[in-house]
Parts: sequence; structure tokens; C-alpha cells
Amino acid sequence: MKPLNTMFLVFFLLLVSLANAKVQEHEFLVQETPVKRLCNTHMSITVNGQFPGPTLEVNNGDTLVVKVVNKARYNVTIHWHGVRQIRTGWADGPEFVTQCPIRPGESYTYRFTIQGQEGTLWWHAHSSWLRATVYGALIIYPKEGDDYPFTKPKRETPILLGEWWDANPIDVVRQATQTGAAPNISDAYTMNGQPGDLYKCSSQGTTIVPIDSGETNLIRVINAALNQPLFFTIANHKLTVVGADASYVKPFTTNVLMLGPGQTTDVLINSDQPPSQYYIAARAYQSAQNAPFDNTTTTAILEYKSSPCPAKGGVNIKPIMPSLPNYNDTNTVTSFSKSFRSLRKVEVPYEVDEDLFFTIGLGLNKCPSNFNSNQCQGPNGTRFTSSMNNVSFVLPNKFSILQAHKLGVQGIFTTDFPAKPPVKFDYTGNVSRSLWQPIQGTKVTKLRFGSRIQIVLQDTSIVTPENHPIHLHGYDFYIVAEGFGNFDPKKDASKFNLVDPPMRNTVAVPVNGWAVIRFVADNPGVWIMHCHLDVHIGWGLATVFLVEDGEGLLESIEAPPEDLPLC
Ligand SMILES: *[C@@H]1O[C@H](CO)[C@@H](O)[C@H](O)[C@H]1NC(C)=O
Ligand SMILES: *[C@@H]1O[C@H](CO)[C@@H](O)[C@H](O)[C@H]1NC(C)=O
Ligand SMILES: *[C@@H]1O[C@H](CO)[C@@H](O)[C@H](O)[C@H]1NC(C)=O
Ligand SMILES: *[C@@H]1O[C@H](CO)[C@@H](O)[C@H](O)[C@H]1NC(C)=O
Ligand SMILES: *[C@@H]1O[C@H](CO)[C@@H](O)[C@H](O)[C@H]1NC(C)=O
Ligand SMILES: *[C@@H]1O[C@H](CO)[C@@H](O)[C@H](O)[C@H]1NC(C)=O
Ligand SMILES: *[C@@H]1O[C@H](CO)[C@@H](O)[C@H](O)[C@H]1NC(C)=O
Ligand SMILES: [Cu+2]
Repeated sequence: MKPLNTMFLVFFLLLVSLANAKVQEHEFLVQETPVKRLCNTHMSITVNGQFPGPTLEVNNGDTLVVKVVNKARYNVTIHWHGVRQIRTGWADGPEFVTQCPIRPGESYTYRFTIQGQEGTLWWHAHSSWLRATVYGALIIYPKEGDDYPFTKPKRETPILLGEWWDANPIDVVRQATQTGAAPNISDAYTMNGQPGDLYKCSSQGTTIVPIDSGETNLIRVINAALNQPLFFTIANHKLTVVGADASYVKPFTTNVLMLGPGQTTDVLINSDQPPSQYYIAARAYQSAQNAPFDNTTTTAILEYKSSPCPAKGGVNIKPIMPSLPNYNDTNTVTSFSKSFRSLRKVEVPYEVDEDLFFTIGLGLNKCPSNFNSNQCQGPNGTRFTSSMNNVSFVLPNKFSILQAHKLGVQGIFTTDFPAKPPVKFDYTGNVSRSLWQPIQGTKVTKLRFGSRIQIVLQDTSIVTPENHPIHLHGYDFYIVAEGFGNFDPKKDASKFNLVDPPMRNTVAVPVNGWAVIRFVADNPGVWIMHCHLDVHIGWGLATVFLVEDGEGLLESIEAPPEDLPLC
């Protein structure tokens, strides 16, 4: 076809697809709101006074216009987790990466279109630890007239898993930044903002999920916890996984899910049990060694409509409690994550243009000479740090990286992020102390528009091995393989699934292991890739891809919005 004809065709298809796409406008007031949990009231930062925040419901193809007004006393930004933001990187949200923060008293309007994604995503603050309370679900239905590729559910319920501190989360992270130690662990996990029956002063508010006999219902599980991968289960009910991170998967049945922070999983449940009340429960999957963690259990109640009412008639029927895997049950995590296959036809690159190998893990910094011992309360008088390929990522503060890139401002970042670890070592072995302290920098990787990328994400055992949920902005990627130990290209490349690998935006990299992801760099802009444990982002477990504009029509990032916050 001649280029002109192609253009007409593109234009025509655009018109057809725009015909029933809608534009939804919302206002998000970020404000302090009293929230009482675990017997105490905190002035939490919320959106529109709601905790969790409002659920956004759209159809694939719709455009969202969200005016965020900051009435709180902290800088804030909002990230639309998993939304591809094709050509609209200015609306992605991570502070100092794609925009400067919205300062107190200011506002910014995020505009973006959902393109080709269906299922469950979410939104959250991407500034300091504000996302502890500033988050909500983003549900994407198929285009109007389209159906789910599975039994139409009678009811749909989102369940947001969260993490609650009986303190101001901003104080918790500030204290850790000052001391160099690990931040205080949380006091509770929550489901839709409620800890549930197993915590003090909580059973009044326990989330109830309604169901009736003979139904098939959809539960959209989102791990919005700050720092903890979580197991999730429902007593006596099988879970049929049909989607994850807004991509459909070939259905498979399991008793338990594991979600790293940032991940979502859509499951169908059949109400095939005697009418009663069943606990829905979640608790920690803890892969780090010798690290304190919140070992409490959050619950909601799956309640059959016709179940005997516990409050009436003096009969005290307790909901049925499921058993959960041990906190350290990595085998369950492995068999779960290996069950994922894409449902729809995949376009995984067979060949790659950039073959990248990134180590991910923790580190310890020696106490700087101008610091006192109160500022070095990490193990043996150190400060915790974290890095990819031995670079601990530092956010700029005068320009966002995207602004600096588009305006050609020098001195904000460098483009020398290493494609391979600068030193080769036994990543998952007993690592010499001389390798534990990374360098700091704002180093990015430049990618040509349209190039095919492979990244091996390799956990290290420095300080402790750990399952890190690695999240890439602006893209979905295929997880073509994962395994334990050190990735070996000779042995492991033959195991790649290039036929039906799952497509996700966050990969839970196995503890003391590796995962290999592939994607095509077809979305120009500046995209952060980071561990979704917020404690690790703060320590520097992040890096940035700068994807250049292409040459064709619709291959360059749009112009910045006029109200884009400046530093
Ligand atoms: C962290 O925990 C310690 C020990 O329980 C406590 O003294 C401190 O106040 C906590 N910090 C914050 C910010 O809540
Ligand atoms: C949770 O941790 C606390 C404090 O370390 C400990 O006392 C308690 O036994 C643990 N509970 C469970 C259920 O593991
Ligand atoms: C997991 O924890 C259990 C109970 O604390 C312990 O007995 C077991 O050795 C641990 N397993 C691994 C693989 O660390
Ligand atoms: C701290 O020092 C002790 C004693 O030298 C050592 O056994 C331990 O491994 C050190 N811990 C860390 C995390 O460096
Ligand atoms: C790790 O290596 C150090 C230094 O070579 C050695 O002292 C230590 O015993 C080793 N630890 C283990 C668990 O092998
Ligand atoms: C990281 O870089 C520092 C500074 O050059 C060096 O001391 C350390 O050994 C390096 N570690 C690794 C894992 O490359
Ligand atoms: C808030 O953002 C501005 C830049 O817009 C920055 O200079 C300032 O340091 C930020 N404040 C905090 C507390 O991070
Ligand atoms: Cu991490």
C-alpha cells in the first residue's frame, strides 16, 4: 500500500474506534482526612476524603481526564499503574521522572487514553510514601459491545490489599532516611482499607463480599501494599485465574495467589459451597532473611446471601478460616507464577536488538565521615542502600528527566547506565564484602524507537536475597522465563517461552533467582523501572529508559501539557 493510503486507513480506523469511545472527567482532591484504624485516628492523605480512593471504571479505548488538586501539605503526583501512556508520558506521574511534583495548593490535569488494555489496573501516588493511603482501583472493561473471554460474572468485586501504619507513613520513611536503618514495619494489612476481624477495634468495618448460591463472580485482587508481597486465598473456594496486570491469561485453577506490590490478579469463583460465611485472607510472603516483617493476617468475609446471620438469634457462627502458606513458602510462589500463559496471540520479539543484564539487590554503605552514629543505624553502623548494576538511582530535583530530555537541559542525567554488571561475580553466592557498596547516579539507558529489548533481571544475595517485584512504566512486557541461581545464557535460553508467555507490567523476580523479560520499545518517552517495594525505591532500586522518538506519524511523544508542574 502507498503511504498515503496507509494514512487514510489509519485515519479511518481511528474514526471507527473513536465512534463509541468516551471521555471521562474526574477531580481528585488530595487532602487530609481523619481515618480511624486499630483504635486510633490519623490524619491520612486521601483522594476526595475516601480511603481507599475512588474506583475508576472505563472501557478499553476511553480517555481519562483527571484534575488533581493538591490540598495536602506534601508534594504529590499520581501514577496510573500499568496504563501504557502511549505518547502521553507527561501523564505517567513518577515525581522527577516525568514531571515535577504538584506542590501544595497547585493542580495538574492528567490526560490519557486506554489503548488495548482490559482487566484490572490501579492508580497511586508516586511521591515519597504517600501511596500508603493514596490509591484506588482502575477497572477497564472490554470495548462496549465486546465480551469477556470467559463466563460473564454475576458480580464483580475489587479487593485492594493495603498496608497500614499506626503512625504517619511519611514520618516512618523520614525516620528511616535519617537513621539509615530499615523503616518500621506496618501494623496491619488491609482489604479495601479495612484490616478485618483479626485486629483490635476492626471487626465493625470488615469488608463483606456478597455472593449467592450458583453464581460465578469475578474478584479483582490488587496488591497495593507498600513493601510486602502477599499470599491471598478464600476458604473452601477454588480460584480460577483469568487475568493479571490487565492482560488475559489461559484460565488455571489454584487455592492461593501470590501478588507482589504492583501486581493485579483477576479470579473467578463459583459459589458452590454451603451458604455460610467464608474468610478471604491475605498475609505476607517473606523471602528476605533475618529481616523483620509484619506477620499479621488481614481478612474480609465472603458472605452467601442466604447464609445464617451470625448476629441474630444468639448463634455465634464464625466465618470459616482458610489455611495460608508458610511465610517463606517459595515453592508455592514458584508453581503459581509458572502457571501463567497469555490467552491472546502474543507478539513477543523472537530476536533482540538490546540484550541487557541487570543485577537487582540491596547493599550497605559505609558511614560517611560527615555523618554521626545516629545517621548510621543500619547493620554494624552502615546505611542501607540498593542498586541495579551497582548504580543506586538518585532522582534529580531541578527538572524531571523527561523535561530535561525534551528541553535539552544538560547536567540532570547521564546516558551511561551499564548494559551488564560492571563486575561479574557469583550473584547468588557468598558475595565478597568489597562488592556491597554501589555508586550513586542518575544514569539512564537510551533505546532506539522500535528496538527489541531483552532484560535479564538477576537477584543478588548481597545483604539478603529477596523476591523483588520489578515494575516497568510505559510498557507491558513478556516474561519469557524465570529460574533460580545465576542466569546462564547457554543453558537457560533454550527454556524461553516465546509461544504464550504472560504479559505483565510487574514481574516478581524469584528470590535468589532471575527473570527474563522482552518488549518492543515502541513508546517514546522516559520510563522508570523500579522495585515496587517502596522501601527499596528509596534506597535506589530503580533505573530509567529513555526511548527516543521514531520518525513516522504517531511515533513521537506529544507536546507537554501547559499546566505541567515545574520544579
Ligand atoms: C518506629 O518504631 C520505634 C520502635 O517501636 C518507635 O519508637 C518510633 O516512634 C517509630 N517511628 C515512627 C515514625 O512511627
Ligand atoms: C509474629 O511476630 C511476632 C514478633 O516477632 C511474634 O512474637 C509472633 O509469634 C509472630 N506471629 C506469628 C503468627 O508468626
Ligand atoms: C520456613 O519456615 C519454617 C517455619 O519457620 C522453617 O521450619 C523452614 O525451615 C523454613 N524454610 C525455608 C526454606 O527457609
Ligand atoms: C555485623 O558484624 C557481625 C560481627 O562482625 C557479623 O557477624 C555480621 O555478619 C555483620 N552483619 C552484617 C549485616 O554485616
Ligand atoms: C562467606 O565468605 C566469607 C569471606 O570469604 C567467609 O568468611 C564466610 O565464612 C563465608 N560464609 C559462608 C556462609 O560461606
Ligand atoms: C560497585 O562499585 C563500587 C565503587 O566502584 C565498588 O567498590 C564495588 O565493588 C562495586 N560492586 C559491584 C557489585 O560491582
Ligand atoms: C517539593 O517539590 C519541589 C520541586 O517542585 C522541591 O524543590 C521540594 O524539595 C519538594 N519538597 C519535598 C519535601 O520533597
Ligand atoms: Cu525490591
